[in-house]
Formats: sequence, structure tokens, C-alpha cells
Amino acid sequence: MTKHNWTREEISAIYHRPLLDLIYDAASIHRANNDYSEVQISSLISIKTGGCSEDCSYCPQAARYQTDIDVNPLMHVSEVLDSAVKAKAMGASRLCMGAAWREVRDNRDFDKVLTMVKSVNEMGMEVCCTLGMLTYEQAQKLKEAGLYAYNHNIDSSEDYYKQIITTRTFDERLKTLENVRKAKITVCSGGIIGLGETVENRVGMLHTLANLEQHPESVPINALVAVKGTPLENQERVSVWDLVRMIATTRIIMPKTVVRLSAGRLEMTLPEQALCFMAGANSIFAGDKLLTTPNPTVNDDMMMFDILGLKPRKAFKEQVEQN
Ligand code: SAM
Ligand code: DTB
Ligand code: SF4
Repeated sequence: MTKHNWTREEISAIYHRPLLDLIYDAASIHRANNDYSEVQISSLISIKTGGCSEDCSYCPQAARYQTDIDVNPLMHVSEVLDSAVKAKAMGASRLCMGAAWREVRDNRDFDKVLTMVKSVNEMGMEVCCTLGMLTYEQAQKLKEAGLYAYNHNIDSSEDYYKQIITTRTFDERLKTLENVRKAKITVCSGGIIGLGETVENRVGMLHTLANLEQHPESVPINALVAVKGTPLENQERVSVWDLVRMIATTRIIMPKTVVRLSAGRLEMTLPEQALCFMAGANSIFAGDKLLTTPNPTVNDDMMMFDILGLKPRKAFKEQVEQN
């Protein structure tokens, strides 16, 4: 049975345990609940890049910051399908399509996204989208098109959220997650560490996620990629020990959730990533690029999997009822 009434104190106590005890407990819980040799490979495609109206202070795609990215309108369906074929060939079981939108609008672009979802689903991959805020009706349309997961991060704790983003509220984030759940799409929601938040803000973020009526099926933990031109450009890189603590705590409080070691892997060594897998991470984004920033090469990742004895997880491994 998974628990949905965690207190902040309980989560904080787990986070602050002596590191080796924390890793040991998280690894034990991971092994008792999941096939620990399997890691989900998800591939990201930025289907619409930059020019976003929001002010998320970490994001290179916000129009108001001067960053060095190629701004692109919505990709053609055929280009997306070409990328999906390549992602599948490198072992990805999930394809996540990201758009730099505040919210989905009911227009021709949305119709194109629905076509992309339908086609990628027909290729036998788990299709995920991250398109900003959604109404229930839009979530239903995505579900009908074959969407498997929707990514919508809460990013930080409710208190710290206001310091990072002012153009929308934490409650609006939760409302979209509710709409996704109601439409029976699996939920992918996590956040970022290294934004200048306190440890208690991190605990607050995990508290919100672990006390949702149903745990998200996946929780991405991103380490901030500090991008030149964004307000957080000078933010110091988060310590790998903090990342391990965050992953281990997430694993302990949400035992069956897929925990994704997301942005920030490029700066990590193989042994550092190995500790994250030991502590319960069981998903990565693979491919040379995240949305706009670089990521380790597929070759390097495959070598890492070989060394660590990990294998890619197959698509549609059901776990929905267990959460
Ligand atoms: N526009 C949509 C939204 O904000 O929901 C979807 C795309 S947005 C880029 C998806 C997520 O990427 C954000 O919620 C954030 O968690 C993550 N992200 C963006 N920039 C990042 C950065 N520089 N470092 C780490 N994570 C980042
Ligand atoms: C998530 O949690 N991380 C991904 C995905 N969901 C959409 C995005 C990471 C973006 C990192 C910065 C960039 O490449 O633009
Ligand atoms: Fe826009 Fe999403 Fe970036 Fe915020 S995180 S600026 S909503 S693309």
C-alpha cells in the first residue's frame, strides 16, 4: 500500500537521514517495488521552441529573456515522426513532445499536436506531451488521440513558486494536473532543484506530490541547467549529494513511481549517476538534446547501461492501479 498522508516532518526526517542510510533504505524500497535493473528511456522533442509569454526564471524559452536559442514555430507532423522513429531505434519507449506555450489553445496547432500524438501512439511508443495548462476538454481530446502521459511540473514548493514564476499560480498548475487525472491520462509531475530554494522548499514540493490523491506515475527531478540570459544564469550548480537525497526521498515516499533523473546529467560523472540509480532513479531523458540544452550522447548512455547492468524498460509497463 502506498501512503498519501505524509507530513512535512516525516519527509524532512527522511531527507536529512545520514546519506548512506538514506541510499540503503531507498535502494531496498526500490528493489522491493520495482525491477531495479530496468530504466525507462524517454526521448524529448521540442515541437515548438522559444517565444513563450511566461516568466519562469529558469527557462531559456521565455520571450522576455535574451538567450541564445533558435526560436521555432510548431514543427511539421512528418518531422516529428522522423524524430520519433530515430528515438525508437535508440531504445526509447517514451516520446515526450514539449511546447513553449503558457497553455493550449483550441486552434489548428492543437489539431496538429493531436495528429502527432495519434501517429506516435500507433508506433507503439508511450506518448507524453508537455504543452502548458490544459482544460479538461483538451485533456479528453489528447486522451482520445492516444496520449499516455502528460508532463506538468509543480517545479518547487507552493511558497517558493512565487519567487520563480509570477505569470501563473501554483493552484493553476494543480488544476491542470487534476484535469489530466480526470481524463485518465497518467501524470508526470516533478520539479527542479538548484533554483536557490531551501531544503524545506524541496520537502514542500515532495509533500504536495506525495499527497496527491494518486501519486504521479512519474516524477522528474531536474537539476537546474543555468542558462545565460535567464535570471538564474549565475546560480551555482546544485551538489550531487542534494540530488541523490532528493531522488532517494522521492523513491521512499512514492515507492512505485518512475523517478526520472532529468536535466543536469551532462555535468555528472558515471559514478554520480550510478548513485542516483542505486537511490531509486529509474528513468532518464536520452538523446543529445533536452529541449534546448545539451544532454549526454546516446552512446555514452548505452555504455553506462552496460557498465551498470541496466536495461531499457519496455513501453506500457502497467503500474497505474498500484499507485
Ligand atoms: N511550457 C510548458 C510548461 O512550462 O509546463 C512545457 C515545457 S517546460 C520547458 C517543461 C519543464 O522543463 C519546466 O516545468 C521545468 O521543470 C523544466 N525546465 C525548463 N527549463 C529548465 C532548466 N533550465 N533547467 C532544468 N529544468 C528546466
Ligand atoms: C522535465 O521535467 N524536464 C524536461 C521535460 N520535463 C520537459 C525539460 C528539461 C529542460 C531543460 C532545459 C532545456 O533543455 O531547455
Ligand atoms: Fe514557457 Fe514552459 Fe519555459 Fe515557463 S517553463 S517559460 S511556460 S516554456
